[in-house]
Amino acid sequence: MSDTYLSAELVKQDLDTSVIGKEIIYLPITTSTNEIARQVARDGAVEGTLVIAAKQTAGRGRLQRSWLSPEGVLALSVILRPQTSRLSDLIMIASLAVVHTIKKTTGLESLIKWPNDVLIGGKKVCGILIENGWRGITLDHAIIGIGVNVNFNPADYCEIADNATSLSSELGRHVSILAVAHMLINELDSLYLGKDVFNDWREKLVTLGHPVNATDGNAITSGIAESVNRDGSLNIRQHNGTLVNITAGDVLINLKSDT
Ligand code: BT5
Repeated sequence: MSDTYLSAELVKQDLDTSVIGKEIIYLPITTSTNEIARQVARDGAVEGTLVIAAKQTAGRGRLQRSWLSPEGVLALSVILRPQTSRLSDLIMIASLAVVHTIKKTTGLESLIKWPNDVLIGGKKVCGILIENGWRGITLDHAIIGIGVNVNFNPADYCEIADNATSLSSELGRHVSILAVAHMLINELDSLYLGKDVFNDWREKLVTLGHPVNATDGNAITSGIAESVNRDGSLNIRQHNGTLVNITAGDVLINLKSDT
């Protein structure tokens, strides 16, 4: 059997988790695992339900951007039903779980680019999309969607060729997508149920200390990424000395002018 092969049974096998992956929906092909997760969450899926696909035809990023997700890109979404006060922890948990998974399955070091990317050598190996479902003012569910480039050649896609990488590109060999999926589910479970991840997350941020341009809607903030707050937001020290707090958006890191 090829080690690119996935199934709900295989993913479930030997899974040692308390919450995540108790229910698994495996789809050989789907539009977007986040979209399927949203539908089943609305229909009452239990916390920890996992949607995993071998291939997405309409994988999505933030702000209506698309996520390339052919076979070889691990695509999974987890339905959680946390307290509203824990929502800001989810991006920390997800990105740290990916960093741990990459290290444990391949030995590769990766870092987190605020707010939602995981990079190897400055190139994007993983994107994370968290979408929340509300019933009025009450949080119904949160969906953590994670895409990891496992066996994937970004050079085949001109729009990301310069800025993306994959585990197979870094190692020069095939990587078991099942092993990565297993580890990721275990890591998500233990970080979700475990102790506060803030300090570990902060230590893995590549963004801090560098000059950045942050774009949120039409607002652009330039300065040094100085610190992060407990709620996951980023503080940028502008060149005029003002400290600006950013809660969302895209950050361009200027590594060259960092001395
Ligand atoms: C993200 O958005 O990075 C979030 C991606 C989340 C994907 C997962 S897969 C499972 C789940 N189901 C979904 O439908 N989505 C989630 P953003 O920060 O907006 O970045 C999107 C940008 O990343 C695109 O505009 C491209 O420039 C780039 N990109 C697209 N596909 C990529 C890939 N496979 N590897 C690296 N970069 C990619």
